[in-house]
Amino acid sequence: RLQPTHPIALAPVQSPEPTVDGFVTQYLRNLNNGRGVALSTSTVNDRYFALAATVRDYLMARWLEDVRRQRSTQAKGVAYLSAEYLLGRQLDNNLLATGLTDIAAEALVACGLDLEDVRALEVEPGLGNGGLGRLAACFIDSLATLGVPSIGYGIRYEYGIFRQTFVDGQQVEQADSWLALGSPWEFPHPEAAQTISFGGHTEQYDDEGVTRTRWVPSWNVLAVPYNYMVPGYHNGRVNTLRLWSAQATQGFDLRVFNAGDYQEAVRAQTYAENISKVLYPEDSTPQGKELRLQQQYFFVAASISDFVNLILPSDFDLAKLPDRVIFQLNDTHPVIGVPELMRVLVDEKKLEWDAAWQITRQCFAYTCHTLLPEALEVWPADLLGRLLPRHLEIIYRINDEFLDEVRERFGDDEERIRRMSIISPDGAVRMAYLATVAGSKVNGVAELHSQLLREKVLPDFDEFFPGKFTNVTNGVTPRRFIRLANPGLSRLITDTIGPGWLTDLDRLRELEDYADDTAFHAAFRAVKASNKRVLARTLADRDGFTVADDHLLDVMVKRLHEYKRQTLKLLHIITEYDAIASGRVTPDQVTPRTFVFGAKAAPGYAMAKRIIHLINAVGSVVNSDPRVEGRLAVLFPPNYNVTLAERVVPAADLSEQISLAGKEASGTGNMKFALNGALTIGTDDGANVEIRELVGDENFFLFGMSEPEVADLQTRGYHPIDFVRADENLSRALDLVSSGAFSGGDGSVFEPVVSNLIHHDPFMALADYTDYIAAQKRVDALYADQDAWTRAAILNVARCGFFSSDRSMRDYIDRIWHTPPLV
Ligand code: GPU
Repeated sequence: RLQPTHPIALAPVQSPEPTVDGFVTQYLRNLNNGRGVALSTSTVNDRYFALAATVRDYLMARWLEDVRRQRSTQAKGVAYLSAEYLLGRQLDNNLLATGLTDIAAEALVACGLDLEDVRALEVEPGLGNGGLGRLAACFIDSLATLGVPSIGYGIRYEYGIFRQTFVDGQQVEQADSWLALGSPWEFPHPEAAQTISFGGHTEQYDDEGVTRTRWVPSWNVLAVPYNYMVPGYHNGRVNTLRLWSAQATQGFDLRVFNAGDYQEAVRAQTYAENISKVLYPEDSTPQGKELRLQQQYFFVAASISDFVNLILPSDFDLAKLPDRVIFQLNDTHPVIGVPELMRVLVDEKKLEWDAAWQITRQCFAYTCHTLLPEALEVWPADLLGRLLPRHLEIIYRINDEFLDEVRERFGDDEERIRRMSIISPDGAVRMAYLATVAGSKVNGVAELHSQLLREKVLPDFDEFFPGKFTNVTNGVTPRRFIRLANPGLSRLITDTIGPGWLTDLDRLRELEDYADDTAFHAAFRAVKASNKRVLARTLADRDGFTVADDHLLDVMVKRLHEYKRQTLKLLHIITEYDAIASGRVTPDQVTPRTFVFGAKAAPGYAMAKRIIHLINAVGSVVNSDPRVEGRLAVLFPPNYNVTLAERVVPAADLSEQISLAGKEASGTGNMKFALNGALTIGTDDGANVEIRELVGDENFFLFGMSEPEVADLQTRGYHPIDFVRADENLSRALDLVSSGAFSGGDGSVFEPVVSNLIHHDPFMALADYTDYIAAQKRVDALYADQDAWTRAAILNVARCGFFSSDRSMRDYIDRIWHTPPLV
């Protein structure tokens, strides 16, 4: 056998020199050898790819070392299973992690290039819908920064979240071909592909005197892993994100092709490869589609097999699996992993059922991200059984044994048995119940959410499994959402309290001492003003908008969903507009405001799309009415995404977090805004509750019903019309929409929105309207006193360090995972 002898081959992997010269050398090598072009003939895309490759080269030695160490120590790690990772752009983040930003900028200048031009080429991987996917991205950033052994598993969608455009104010979706020019950040490993099976039937067979079950599937597909680096911040650590891409096991059928049936020749291939073709653009509402279940099983089965068969040593004692890994289920999408691990342990590794169940119960933990009953995934048993017959058998057995235990505890309380059964009365598999029964822990994502989860969604399970339920309040990564998005504020913070806060965000508390410091006030305000100019430039370039620089910037960015109540925000805008346009107040009596929206609607969610149309319609009337010119403006840039968020969040003065209490599990945008010095106007919902507790009532504009008040009104009977009658401004605003004021005189266009509000209003926007308007008056009053406003904004920054996703990760580690950092 040959062994390496050359000294270079024996040495650890070398990084390029972290100097401008070193960077230039490596950069040109990548441009010439990697892209096959000379600097003089290179395109911007070549330049971007070479730059990304160079940053990668600096990370490579650390990555290879971390992968080696995580395997050699066999320390317990986290396998985060998530159908979504909303990563945002990678270049800046990876430059920041390595501390190479300035060197790279100088090196490019030395090559006659501008970093700004090159970075603009990057298309963000939009492999997620919204909060849930972005949370996963923040978590893997924090895990790498804490040095916790972990791997993120997910799907490499060929098309991510759709690109949103507006045609006549209405949303039109376009395919997000983020891979059209290739991605410089991924490392495909076709040799490590896993075969994933579907369909067929199960049968019993005799295995040396033991009767066993085996699955005889009818078709399969290859799962090809693509690895991505997840660098920690300034700690020399790099974790791995592994996304699976579907590839047909057999390419096209040459015989059929030669016979002239070209479509038939690739049919099987197309079918298989559809699995990772596109992200489902649903947010908080599962689409019961077979393809979606295929996606879920595809990536979870590939991940479990990857971990068990490739990452673990071949002689690993599977009874010790819980000491080696925790599979974290990011909502119910990966819950099919529970029966899959059972199948692997029992059918493939030939463990006894009880031993396998012992292991499985310790290897999973489940995070729930919603309270909306319609968002809890269920799969019709016949569909599941057709696609995954063995898994359905396993689920039935898990359920039978679980219900036996329930009977043992509670006797034949058939009502309770029906309530707790993993299989619903109409024969569907309740994935959240399966996850709860199997998970070592179940957590909600904010205090209020976790409490309601226990009390209202899963009370029987809370009673049955004492200690299983816990809370971990969400967080956001300060690297991307403070340091990268808001360099001005970051500089000011470092100048004021010194370095180190970016990985120890509680230190922001030290800023409290400057809440009344005149010089600090001035610097803080200058940062906000400068961020507004940056946003103005971005929106001018991207959408041709003009942004006034002396307006209060009032921002509502999040998915379009009725429970989030963009209509309530719109009613406030219409009320302000109506007051001026009708002459009841003079323009100088209102605070000049620019309202910014960002929101995508699920393509099949008709009401959400109508609301988008209405926002645009109100915007075009308000923006062209001379009576409110210079006073009110409505901006709705299309295609809100992570890249735009990084501009919008640091510029905002006011953060709109106005969901009906009890509906928003947590929210994470709310945290990003507060950390960037916006004040929140919000309901007592999700993590708003904790934000308000931390920043103090006087630094938060609370309004609306509390969750118990909502529940109470619901029981008493909610009649939205009563609220219309009680508030003249509200009835005027609704009348204005009905009259066609925003639709060229044709009142029918938005009639469905108005009548839905007046007759149903499932999320009680009208009930909270009056109090919302009153809270907005308090906003105006405080804003009129710029010192008072600035003080409150500073205190928001100083007191929100808790919302670092580093803290969330520590909580998961302490309460759920027990995976200490690898030192
Ligand atoms: N969330 Br369920 C999503 O973004 N998508 C989903 O399918 C489900 C939940 C969000 C919650 O709505 C939001 O409140 C929370 O902050 C976020 O997940 C992360 O936990």
